[in-house]
Amino acid sequence: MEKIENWFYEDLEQTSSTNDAVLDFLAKIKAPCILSARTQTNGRGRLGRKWEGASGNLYVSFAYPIDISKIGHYVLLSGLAVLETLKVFLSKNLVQVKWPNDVFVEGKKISGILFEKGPQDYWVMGIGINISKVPTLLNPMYQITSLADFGVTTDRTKVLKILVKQFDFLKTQYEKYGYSYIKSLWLDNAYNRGKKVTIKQHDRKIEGVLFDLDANGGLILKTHDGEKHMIAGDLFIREKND
Ligand code: BT5
Repeated sequence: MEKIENWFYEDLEQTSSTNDAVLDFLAKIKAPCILSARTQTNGRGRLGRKWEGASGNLYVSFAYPIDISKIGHYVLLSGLAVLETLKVFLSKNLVQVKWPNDVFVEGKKISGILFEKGPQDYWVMGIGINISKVPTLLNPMYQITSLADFGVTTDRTKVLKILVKQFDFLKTQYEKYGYSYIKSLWLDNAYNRGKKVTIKQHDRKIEGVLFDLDANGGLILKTHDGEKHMIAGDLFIREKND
C-alpha cells in the first residue's frame, strides 16, 4: 500500500467527493489515512454549498481521530497547514488565513476546507487547493485565484507531499506547546486582523473589528455592544470602513 510520510495513501482517477471516498478507505484499513482524486464530480463546501473543480487542482481528504474538545483548534491548524504549504511557492506576505480556515492570496480565495464527523472519534478534513486553474463560478462568494495565476508551475502531488509535511509538523508543535502556538501563528497571518469585518450567519450579520481568537478557536469581534464570540459564519470585509 502507498504511503505519504506515516499516512496510508490512495489516489483515485475520479470520485464524487474525496470526503466520502476517504471513509471507504478508512473502513478498509482502519488507520489514519489520506485519499486524493484527480477529479471530483460533486465536491462540497459548508452548508450544502458546492466546491467547483478544474483538472490539475488538488482535492484531498485526511481521516484521523480528534478529541471532540479540540476540533476548533484543528480547524485553525488545517488552514495554517495550507498557508505554510502555499508560502513554499509564493512570497510569504501574500498568503493569509481567513477565519475559520480558508486561505487567501492577495485577497482572493485559493483554498477551502471542510471538516465532517467520521466513525468513532475519526474526523474527515477535506482540502481543496486551486493549483493550475481557476474554475468558472457564476456567483462566487469571493474572488478566486490559483497558484498558476502567480506564475507557479507545479503539480497536485508535489503540493500534497508538502501539505502532509506541514500538517504533521504543526500537529506535533500543537501537541508539544498547546493551543497558544496555533493561536499566535494564526493571528500573525490573519486576513483583516484589526480591521472592520462582517460575519454572516444565515440571515444574521454581525459587524465589528477582528480582534482575537478565543480558547476554542472562535473569533472575537469588538462590536458596538462589546466583545462577541463567533463559532460559525462567513467572514467578509466591510465595504465601508466607517
Ligand atoms: C469551503 O466551503 O470552502 C470548503 C471546500 C472544501 C473542498 C474540499 S475538496 C476535497 C474535499 N471533498 C469535498 O467534497 N470537499 C472538500 P465554503 O466556505 O462553504 O465555500 C464554498 C464557496 O466557495 C462556494 O459557494 C463558492 O462561492 C466558492 N468556491 C467554490 N469552488 C471554489 C474554488 N475552486 N475556489 C475558490 N472558491 C470556490
